[in-house]
Amino acid sequence: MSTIERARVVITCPGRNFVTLIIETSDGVRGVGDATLNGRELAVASYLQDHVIPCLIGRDPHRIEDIWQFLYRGAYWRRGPVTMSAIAAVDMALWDIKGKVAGLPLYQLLGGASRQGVMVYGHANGSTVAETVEAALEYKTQGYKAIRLQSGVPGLASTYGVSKDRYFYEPADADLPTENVWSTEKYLRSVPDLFAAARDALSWDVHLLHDVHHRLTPIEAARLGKDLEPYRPFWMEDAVVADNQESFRLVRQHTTTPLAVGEIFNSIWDAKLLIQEQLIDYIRATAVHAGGITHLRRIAAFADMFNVRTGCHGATDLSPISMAAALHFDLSVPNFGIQEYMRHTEETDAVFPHAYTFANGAMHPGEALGLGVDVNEELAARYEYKRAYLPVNRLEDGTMYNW
Ligand code: GCO
Ligand code: MG
Repeated sequence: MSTIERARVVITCPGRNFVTLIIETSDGVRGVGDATLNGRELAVASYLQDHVIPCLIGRDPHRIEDIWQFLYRGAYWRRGPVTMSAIAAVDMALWDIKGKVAGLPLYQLLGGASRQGVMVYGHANGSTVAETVEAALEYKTQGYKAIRLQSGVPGLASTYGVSKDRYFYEPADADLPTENVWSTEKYLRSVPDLFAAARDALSWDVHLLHDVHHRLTPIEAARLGKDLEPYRPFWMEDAVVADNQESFRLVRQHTTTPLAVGEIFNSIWDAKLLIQEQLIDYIRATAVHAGGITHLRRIAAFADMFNVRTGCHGATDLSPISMAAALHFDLSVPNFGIQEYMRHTEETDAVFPHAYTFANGAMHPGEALGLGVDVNEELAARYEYKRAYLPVNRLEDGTMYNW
């Protein structure tokens, strides 16, 4: 019987921090899993090194479900982003190993392709409406069928989703958290103008998306959803904080703008009510922060019963290993909706060589065995971990707010 012989954690910072778990079997097969939790990377690294790896050695790597249950139930302390990211890394690495041993790309083990490719959305942003629309036009020229629009808000010095470098937005930008200033009134005035200008310039043959990033109350979100209805957005994301899932009832009652949520969810329990009451249209949980491919499939299967489709988180703080995992999942899952795609930098792509490709607005995980992605450890070792925090938000009068 093949056993897990060795496992180690690689921390690297090719422009931003990534944590990777490598598992090696007694047969010499190697699997990789992403364990990156933006701004809290070392907590997951320690959880893996100090508490998970000792339990893995000697186990049968093919018993993916049993190992998942062992790590989830066996910890006694359930859920939470640190635990679930660590479990996810193990799960991804084991699926990678299983694919390699089977001689198949992972999507074949998940039931095979349900579609030719996976529609992705790119991020258009700019400090003004005109700049954002110009960036969106570029994405359209590059073949994107779906584009997220984020623009600077007049009167605010900086806003979520707007970068200095248009293509590479990395909000975890400082050794200690940067403080941003937020005004809901200014923001709410600006978004409908952005969508009006975008529809004018881009026409109707492209999907438009927007991320509110948890900044509205339910009634404010209801109003924004209504204001955007004439422009038919594909979705309004993270309209309100979802700690209280019931908040979405109020938003839902007032607008037909589709709702997406879940990038910070780490288990099915974060979304149960949202899904079963059909309060959302897209669930954004993704492999790395929601317990791996094993748990993500469970969330998607539950969502499918209630007409909720998937829309996996795919920001650049998720490593190319997560991107590969998401693409295999997306290609196979029946209720796929869309996949977020922010390009990684060349430095990151070099550390994580991968088989996935982009063409005509869609991505494909490729035909390499397993996940089809690896970590170049020698190169990774050249980029030392650098502490970096996400920003925090304060209202104009200094009150702490959601970022
Ligand atoms: C998105 C997300 C990201 C997050 C980031 C935090 O929709 O892509 O909101 O931009 O802010 O992943 O780590
Ligand atoms: Mg988001």
